[in-house]
Amino acid sequence: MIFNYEFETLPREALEALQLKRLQQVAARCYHTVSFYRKAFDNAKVKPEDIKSLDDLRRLPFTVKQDLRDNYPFGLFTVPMNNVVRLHASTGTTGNATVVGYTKRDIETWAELMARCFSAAGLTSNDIIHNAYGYGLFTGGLGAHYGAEKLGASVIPMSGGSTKRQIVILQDFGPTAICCTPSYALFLAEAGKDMGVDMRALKLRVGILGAEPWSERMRQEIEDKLNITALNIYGLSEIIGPGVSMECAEAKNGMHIFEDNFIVECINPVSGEPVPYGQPGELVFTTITKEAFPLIRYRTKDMSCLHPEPCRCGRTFVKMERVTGRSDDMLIIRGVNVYPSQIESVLLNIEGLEPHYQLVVDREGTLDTLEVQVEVSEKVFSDEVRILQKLEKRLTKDIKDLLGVSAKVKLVEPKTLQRFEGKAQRVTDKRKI
Ligand code: DLL
Repeated sequence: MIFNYEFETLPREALEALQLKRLQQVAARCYHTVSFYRKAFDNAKVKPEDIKSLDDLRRLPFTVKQDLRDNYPFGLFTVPMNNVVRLHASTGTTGNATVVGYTKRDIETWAELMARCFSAAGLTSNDIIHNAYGYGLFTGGLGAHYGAEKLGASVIPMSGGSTKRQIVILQDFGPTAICCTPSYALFLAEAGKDMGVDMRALKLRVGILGAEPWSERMRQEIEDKLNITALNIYGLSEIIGPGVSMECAEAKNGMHIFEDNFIVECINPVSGEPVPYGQPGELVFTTITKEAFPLIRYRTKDMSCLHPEPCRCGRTFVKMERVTGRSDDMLIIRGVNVYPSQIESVLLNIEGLEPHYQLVVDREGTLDTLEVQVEVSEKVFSDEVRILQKLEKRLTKDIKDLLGVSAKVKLVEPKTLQRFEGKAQRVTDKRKI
């Protein structure tokens, strides 16, 4: 099912003409309202008027996460704050989070994009959507909520957590679709089973699952345990939130990028040069309809592949494969973005701990686990056990407070963790997804 037939099936030529027009507008808007862009364009010796074809996009400079941090919190907004009706933020590395703003029209654009996603999953106003993405600064909850309402479906604003209650509601309200991370879908399946609920017999038909990497194997497991069709949804706060791309139920093979709103490029993360269709590379997005916080050539660090072949669903938009990894070191643990450097900053603030640490990420059943192994100083090590226990507790608490994830802390003897000559390899990710 196609929510916006006119735009989602635009012939390539018309789509590209629309993209060019919108790109010219957004480049001018950025250049004339944000000093960061003006400087970046001037350094690259390019002016908005130089964009005469879509190929000219490549003359514009990239934007990276650090630019967002440097302009924290609102420095890249192109409208005055009284036009901003919503703010969201995602966890960042040490220091500033990434803050994103929306005008009224941006919220409408986003709601439409999410409604398109739900339609692509075969949902209509007759459906009841159980939304277990977190509500709050995270874009998942409210993004899906507005989209479900735009579609005219009945939305259950569940948010994350309270698993037992979620299962009661799944039984009693009979939702036909569920939105959550793929790992939470599996967790719900198992928790329900433990409660003696036949999770295959619920009314659920479809899962709109994303916000973290997952695999075909996980898809099969989720589909089997919940007796649903599990579809992939992708997005990132910086670009709009969820709803940048969505898999269609017809092909169930890659996510259509809503190209009337975003221009996508796939580049070699080292050289910055484009890679051909079908080759892996880093995704780069330019938003061409957003008002408050447009982004030009934003490097996502997400590795994927683009496929332009026509799809049986009728959409003309290019598809991206599932994200296979990141070109930087961000980990996603139970849906929370965690950078090793954030943990490092916590350690460094605690007396008695050494900056030698290892992060071990694993999966117990369906839930991600994070173990932080850290060396203590000689002095602390020779102290009583009570002191060590106190340190362990403090570190666990500080990590939870700063990052919002629970970690298991393991203090180890001085000089027992591996040392590195070149780049440190601090993360062991044992998850098989
Ligand atoms: O995770 C937005 C979202 C919410 C997407 C709900 C889908 C569903 P952030 O918290 O800013 O935003 O995290 C964005 O999550 O750069 C990817 O690395 C990762 N990610 C998002 N969706 C997928 C997916 C939301 N389907 C970061 N597969 C992105 C793999 C994903 N990774």
